Amino acid sequence: MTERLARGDALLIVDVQNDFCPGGALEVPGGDAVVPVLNRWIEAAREARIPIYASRDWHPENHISFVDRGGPWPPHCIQNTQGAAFHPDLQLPEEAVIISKGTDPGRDQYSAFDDTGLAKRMREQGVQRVWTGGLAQDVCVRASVLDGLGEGFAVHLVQPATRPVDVNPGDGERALADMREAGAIIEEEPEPAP
Ligand code: VGL
Ligand code: ZN
Repeated sequence: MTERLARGDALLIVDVQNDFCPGGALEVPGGDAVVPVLNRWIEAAREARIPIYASRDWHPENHISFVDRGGPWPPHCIQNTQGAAFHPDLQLPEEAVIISKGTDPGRDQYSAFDDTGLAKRMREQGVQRVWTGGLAQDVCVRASVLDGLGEGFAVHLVQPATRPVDVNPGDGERALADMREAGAIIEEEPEPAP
């Protein structure tokens, strides 16, 4: 059973964007299945009046992570395209804070905490514990969870709210193990505590 959301908590939704969902440029298998789960967490976060942050991969056309520049990924999440938009069913409220990353053509930024000011913002809001989910479990969620722990936050990963891209079989499982070892709490329940 998960603990109740309370003051000092925050919800961090990582990269729930069309390009990471089925039919997108960098498809995560079953990626869209995280949307209804995260919508319940958004509702619970609003009821508990805790801050909601949503990161997005927000690349220029010539980003260094793209195959044509020798990177590992097909072009994806290009600024102001449909692929970069949040999944249309994700019920992000007006007050959600959007964190854009991967905007520098020459540098990757997998973590929502990497040079985005997110940790500072969270501290200013009195955040101590972060509940998170999103895409992809073995890339940006993993990097964000590890950085969040490194910044001194308690981090709870809602496992039913994330999916791996699994470029190599087992990447998702290894990412879970890495996060757990680093001190993240892996929550198996899809629902927030009532
Ligand atoms: C991501 C691959 C490339 C992610 C971003 O959000 O997990 N994955 N860029
Ligand atoms: Zn990217």
